[in-house]
Amino acid sequence: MNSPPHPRLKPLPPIPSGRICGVASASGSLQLSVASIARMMLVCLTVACLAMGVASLDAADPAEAARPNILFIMADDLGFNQIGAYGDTPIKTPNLDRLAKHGIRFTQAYAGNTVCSPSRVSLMTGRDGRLMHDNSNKVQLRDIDVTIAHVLKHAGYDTALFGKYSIGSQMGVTDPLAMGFDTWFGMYSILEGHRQYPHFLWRDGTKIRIAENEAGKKGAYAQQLFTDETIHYISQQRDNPFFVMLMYSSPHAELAAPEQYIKPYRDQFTETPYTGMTTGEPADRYAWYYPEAVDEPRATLAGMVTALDAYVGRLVDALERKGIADNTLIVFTSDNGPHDEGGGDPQFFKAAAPYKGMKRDLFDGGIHVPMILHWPAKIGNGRADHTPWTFADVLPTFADLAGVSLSTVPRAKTNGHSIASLLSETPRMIPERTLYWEFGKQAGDPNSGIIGEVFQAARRGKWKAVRYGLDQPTQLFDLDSDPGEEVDLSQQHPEIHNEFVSLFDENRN
Ligand SMILES: [Ca+2]
Repeated sequence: MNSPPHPRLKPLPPIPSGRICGVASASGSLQLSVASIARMMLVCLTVACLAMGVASLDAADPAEAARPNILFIMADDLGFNQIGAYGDTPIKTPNLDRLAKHGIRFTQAYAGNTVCSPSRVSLMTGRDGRLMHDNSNKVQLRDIDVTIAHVLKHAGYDTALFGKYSIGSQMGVTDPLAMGFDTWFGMYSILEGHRQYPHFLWRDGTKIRIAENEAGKKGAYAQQLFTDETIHYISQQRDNPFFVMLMYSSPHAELAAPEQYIKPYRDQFTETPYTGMTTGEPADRYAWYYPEAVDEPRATLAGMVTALDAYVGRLVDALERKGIADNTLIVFTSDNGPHDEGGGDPQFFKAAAPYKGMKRDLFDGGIHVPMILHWPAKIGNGRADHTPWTFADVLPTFADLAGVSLSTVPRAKTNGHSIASLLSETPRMIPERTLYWEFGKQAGDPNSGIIGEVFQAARRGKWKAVRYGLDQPTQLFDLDSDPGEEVDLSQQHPEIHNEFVSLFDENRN
């Protein structure tokens, strides 16, 4: 990679098979603190556990030339129906619509959970709610976890993360550098992700002042900064394939975007100003997190999505300028359903249509997300694909594309399934599976730290079951005839219902 190696927990390069731990000590510092020894031990453990997988890569050279760059782009709280490619929205997203038209538009793709952190941990580790160590928004990566970035790094990829991280509990132990990324720039904590014009960001563990946003100024929009960094990173790439996670923190509240993107929507909608904390009375139950007033929340939210779309267009341009667009897999998705915070109004925009619910629901509105995969080298003709799959499948899929056999990486512990066979002009179906989600909803404030209720959901084929609380009945829906999950069929199909009840009882995490 072109960025200098970080002196701390940089993932090790692939090592020859048969060697396990000599590398770390040979290149170690002359002044070893207890902490640095602990870090080296961690690195040794990582290498030991991945060594077998690395060894298998040595023989995978013939496929090297075909391995794609991967640009994984994720929006934050973007609903299924908030971009043009997925339905009927007044929000303009021409660049995303173009990717969908020429790529695969997955219509039955699901996030890892209905809120940020468990959805992202599921994505990073390839686990659904059955294997997650915590299904609430408190969950953080552990230093023992193997991430997508670890896997791709050891496959020889350059790895980078830009934008919102929010799943590391301790800088230096579970930050992006420790979890497989060569470099990162963005927001570390979930609360930092609430600011669209942040006063500071992080670069490889160092806090960076954003002077343009100090003293009441709003000169540097976070999503634009993440885009600029990604484009610069792409422009500097040379030999290795790269894996970039671009984790936008929009259209999550707070609602704010540069004027050029809001302007086309002014006077388009009837507006009810959001007053935040400015009147002395909180404007909604989460106003503490979003204290600033927003005069035109609907135009602003639409502008936020159109801004993201414009940034995606810039990224595509950058890939084309560099001549690598053909063999770059671009993924675009969202981490969970739409929110109603800080002036957000998912009902007005029909943001989750045709699905029921929103963020914090396990009805499809909370978890059923847009999922566009664009890869000209493999997908020449655009199409829709109706295979149900989830974030837990992303890690095994990318491992497949990178030529890594996960069976030789015991600590990966994924229970996802590769969907790589779908990414072709002649797709092969994957076996039908039961997908599972679980959400530990915190009592009161969404970050109270106290689990109040446990929701569960599962899907197999057209059947979806939902249980809103461990002492609540399990509802059963036929998504083919009832995507809005309105008609409970548990009485009509007791055998299927009982199977889901048993699944919920057995798998409560
Ligand atoms: Ca989110």
